[in-house]
Amino acid sequence: MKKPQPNPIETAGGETHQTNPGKHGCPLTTNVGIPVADNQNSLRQGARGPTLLEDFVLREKITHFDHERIPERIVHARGSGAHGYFQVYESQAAITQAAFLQDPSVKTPVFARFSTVAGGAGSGDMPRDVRGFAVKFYTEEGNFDLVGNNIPVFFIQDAMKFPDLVHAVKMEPDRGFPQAASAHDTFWDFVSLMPESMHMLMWAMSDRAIPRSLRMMQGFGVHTFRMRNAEGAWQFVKFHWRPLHGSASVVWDEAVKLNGADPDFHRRDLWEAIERGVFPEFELSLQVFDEAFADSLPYDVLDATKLIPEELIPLQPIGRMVLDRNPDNFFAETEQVAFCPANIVPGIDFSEDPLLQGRLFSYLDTQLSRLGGPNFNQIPVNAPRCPMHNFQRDGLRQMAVPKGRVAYEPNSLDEGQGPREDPQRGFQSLPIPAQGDKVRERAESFADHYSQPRLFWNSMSAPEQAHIVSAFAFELGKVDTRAIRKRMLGHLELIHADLGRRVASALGMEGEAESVKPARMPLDLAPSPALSLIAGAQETLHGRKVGVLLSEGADTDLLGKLKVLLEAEGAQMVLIGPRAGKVLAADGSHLIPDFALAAAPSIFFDAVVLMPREAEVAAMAQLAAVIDWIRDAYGHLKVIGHLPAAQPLLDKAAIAPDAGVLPITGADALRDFVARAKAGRIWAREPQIRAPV
Ligand code: HDD
Repeated sequence: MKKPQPNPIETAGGETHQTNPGKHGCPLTTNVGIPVADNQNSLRQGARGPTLLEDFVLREKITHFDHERIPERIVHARGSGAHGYFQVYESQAAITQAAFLQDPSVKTPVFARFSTVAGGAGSGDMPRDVRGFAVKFYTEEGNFDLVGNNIPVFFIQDAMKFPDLVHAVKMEPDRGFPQAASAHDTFWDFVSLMPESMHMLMWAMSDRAIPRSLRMMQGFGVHTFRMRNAEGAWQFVKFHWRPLHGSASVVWDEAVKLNGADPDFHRRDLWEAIERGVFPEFELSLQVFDEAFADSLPYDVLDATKLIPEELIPLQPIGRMVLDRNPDNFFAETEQVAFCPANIVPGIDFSEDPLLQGRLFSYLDTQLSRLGGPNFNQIPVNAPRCPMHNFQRDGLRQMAVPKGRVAYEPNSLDEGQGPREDPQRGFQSLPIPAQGDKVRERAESFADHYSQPRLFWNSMSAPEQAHIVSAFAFELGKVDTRAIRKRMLGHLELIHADLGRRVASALGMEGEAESVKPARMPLDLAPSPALSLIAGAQETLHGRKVGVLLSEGADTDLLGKLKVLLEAEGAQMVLIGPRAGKVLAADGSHLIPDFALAAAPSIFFDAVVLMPREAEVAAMAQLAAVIDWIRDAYGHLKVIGHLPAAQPLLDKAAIAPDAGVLPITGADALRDFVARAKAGRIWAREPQIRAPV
């Protein structure tokens, strides 16, 4: 008999635990009072084997969790969706027999839904949070759901911990707050006792958790999957989505203000882009590798808290998704869409990742209460676009009217007209050998919790590292319980001495870190430059917005030239007037601004231009809204173009000239402005305006 694994974390108190469950008052039991011996690991066949249906503890825990909310999604409640299509670049027959990955002329319809995780359906779009990135492919061999996130790893290794994780991050149950925020005691209490969360925490505290747009974030299938070709040969795969028009994030202060000024910022942005014909596009890539490679890694490919750096296994782009149609009805489509990681098609298969294995059960189960019974796949957004036939019948909200007397198989009464299994085309699970004792056990290969967070930290640019430190300082600063902060500081020190020191100093808690002894000492893995958003940023204004602040007497000729230059880059020029009504231009014509200043703070734009007439500037300088508009654009590191006449406004806003503050003195200067705006934020400005931590 195998012994339970040694627990990988030892706290200063000398207790040793896989995860540190904290002090307890009474035994944990199931709902019928059966004492639970292990609340960390699901029951599986061998430490790295598949999860067993027999696991009544896991099933009860997850069933209960799945039915906690009706009908709002328990996680990912706040979401925005769009229709589109996916097209493979060339046949992937060598890797997979999946029908939708064979013919480049075939456009497979898709429905994508992007979401935040923690907040309710009516919460704002801009909390610091992971974003869901779920895509339903309506293939000719049934629906394939790739239900991922915009971060390639996850907080936990085993589905057994998902209800705990979500309970910890959601509103605290006695007080009902905070909404859509991880910056509170229960979340940090839980994760600080779960060393396996450290890698995901690094990502969640990074700029990835505050994306500029749903159109500008990467997506990941997270788990390792398998693909098989027609000959039955299989390989491991990881799925990656890349936005073709560049990944981008906002800065934290912008996120905070956006949540107030436009809580629908992401939803509106997605909707409006599609309405304008600026269709979001994402490239699907695979990392493909075999068992020998998987075995050579110092971590386990079945562990969802680990990624495989692109530098080791490069991404193979295989196709492109275009989102070109908004839903006709938010409720019918975006709200009722039911994703399920268990929906896979012939040619794709699961791995034994214990997080994925639990998900295979959870989603179908959750839809039963969310969508009121077993017929939710008849809802148009969920229904396959290929024929489906079987003998399942009746149930709540049955919409179909099946004919005939036969609802079973085998039968001889339907005279061969009814559906029958098809061993050739039907889905075949890969014959993956599984062996081992029936155990609740975390594989020893899952025990290293610090090497990859360190890899992530070492792969970030200086501004990204500063943002991570600030995010930890903000979140832990909102934690009341000092012991939790100390415990987290201990983990951060282990991840990297610099990170620990900087967060401790930001909190004023130098030397207070609790010492955490890891189960495995972290390795110094080679950094992965591909993980840095700033290092990999594309120079583009495609799908971006440039806000132009006008006054009476605006120069329509210059505005026209700027518009042409911006549209050539795929960007949109947005005019902001002193009020919503028309503005008398210098040439006597009337301009209708897109927005009044009061309704369009500069946080809505990627770059800004100040085009006031000289005679208006003195009055404008008296308006707090004007000065805040400019100061925010500067503080958010945006490129600011300005007519020389605007100088008094810049002076009033205390703006020091730098590479991103560009006087516009003619058509050439306009071109310089556009070129600089394409290059993105002025990161060099940041240390000048925010004390580095
Ligand atoms: Fe989950 C929804 C992504 C782990 C249980 N999950 C949900 C959605 C996304 C993810 C994108 C929203 C889909 C939509 O737009 O409707 N979840 C993930 C990822 C995970 C993950 C990337 C880890 C790699 N999830 C996870 C676990 C469990 C669940 C371990 C339970 C054992 N997730 C659910 C759920 C939800 C859900 C409770 C809520 C509503 C729904 O499914 O339809 O079943």
